[in-house]
Amino acid sequence: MRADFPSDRPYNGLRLAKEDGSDKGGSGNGRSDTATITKPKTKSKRPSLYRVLILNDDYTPMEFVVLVLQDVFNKSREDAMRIMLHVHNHGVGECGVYPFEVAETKVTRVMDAARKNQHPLQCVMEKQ
Ligand code: TYC
Repeated sequence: MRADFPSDRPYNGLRLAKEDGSDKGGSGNGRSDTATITKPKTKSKRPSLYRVLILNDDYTPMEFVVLVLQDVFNKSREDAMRIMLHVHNHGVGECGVYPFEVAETKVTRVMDAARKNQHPLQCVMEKQ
């Protein structure tokens, strides 16, 4: 009878990794004749979302804020007017909710446009 097949020992050519990580794989003879199977990840995590807010000030022209909301946040003229007036009356308002890098890019675009036109308009993001 052959010692390796059929066998009274489980076939160990493909081995599952041990949970404690102590299993480094390999046969110990310097040759790679085993593979390590790791459990495939089934759950994907959704990205954190960030609110982008604009702040009121006494100097930035209303029309500039409306144009920024239309251009950077793709708002209709009507929605842009509504958000701008909300910020004018309440001090702060939401322009949208986005994944981190999108929110960051929009904040930068608003701040760059404001600086370029010498307006003190401020735009910030906060984790939702
Ligand atoms: N308060 C500004 C004014 O009276 C208008 C304004 C609105 C400024 C919204 C900033 O985020 C802002 N000209």
